[in-house]
Amino acid sequence: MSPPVPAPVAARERLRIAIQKSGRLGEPSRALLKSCGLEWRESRDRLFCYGESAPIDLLLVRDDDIPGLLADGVCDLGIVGRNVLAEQSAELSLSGRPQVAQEIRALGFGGCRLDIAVPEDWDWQGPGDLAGRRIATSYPQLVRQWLAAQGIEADVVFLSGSVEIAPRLGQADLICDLVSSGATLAANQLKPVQTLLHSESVLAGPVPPFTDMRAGLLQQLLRRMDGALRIKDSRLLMFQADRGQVDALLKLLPDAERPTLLQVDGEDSLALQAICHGAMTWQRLEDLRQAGARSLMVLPVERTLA
Ligand code: PRT
Ligand code: ZN
Repeated sequence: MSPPVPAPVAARERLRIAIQKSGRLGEPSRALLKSCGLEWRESRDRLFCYGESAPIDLLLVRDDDIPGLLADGVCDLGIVGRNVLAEQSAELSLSGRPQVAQEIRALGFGGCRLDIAVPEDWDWQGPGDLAGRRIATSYPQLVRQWLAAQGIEADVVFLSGSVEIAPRLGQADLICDLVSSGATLAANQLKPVQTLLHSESVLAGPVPPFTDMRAGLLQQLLRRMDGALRIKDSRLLMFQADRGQVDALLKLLPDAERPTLLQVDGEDSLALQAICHGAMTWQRLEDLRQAGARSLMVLPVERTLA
């Protein structure tokens, strides 16, 4: 028997974050939370993980369940695709109900688009082509909301998976589905013609926001998360150069965050250090060297706190 998940209570002194148990967002979500210094004691069924380094617990679930768990107060925060959150939001607004969850931060992984895709031989003229057509999708509310905004009437056919084969099976004329590389569409002789939503993983929280101890915990988590996201692809760059060359060198570093310049003892040269957010390729180092940088060094950045 697996240990039961503690029941939700209105005011808590711990935060409970729902993330995807497996699938595309599971590992990157854990990695991000780990980079914020969070550690957990794993339960055997890996459904609930008790936070050991901070009062922040994990609930491992299917991604589609996260908006509902947030709405019911079973979890306080969730890491989920914007597409899943937006589907819940569209459902609530189409039925005139208030929003229950909101996006707090975009997290930069799991990027994809929700696209309308039609058979390759379709001579697409624009959204008006969709009138009276059957659209297969796992995102019926988002599609309905978009169609209503365009003033188009079409049939929305809900499919929970394998949406891309619906036109070939005669279940629909076209589809609306998530696309990242586009390979699945191409393999099914479909082409994307219209983007409804640009998606990535997001940290979602409740509406209205917390008013108890959780508000402080969330602020602390966000500070760490912002630091972790800011340095994700960043490097600390250090070099020395003659004073007269520094301006030209800084022009080669548009992605440098507040560079620090230090006088090198007894010489007319300066030492520069800066966190750079763009890729620090060999070519960039060569260009800097050409422009007068000496003793170049690139170091990983482990942590930053604003
Ligand atoms: O078991 P559980 O319900 O938790 O997982 P799931 O199977 O529903 O979700 P999963 O892991 O497939 O996706 C989780 C989230 O990842 C989605 O909600 C999106 O926010 C994000 N994501 C990013 C994607 C894709 N890229 C993606 N390409 N989710 C799905 N796809 C599918 C798409 O549906 C299509 O079938 O991949 C195919 C298209 O990929 P390309 O590369 O061929 O274009
Ligand atoms: Zn799912």
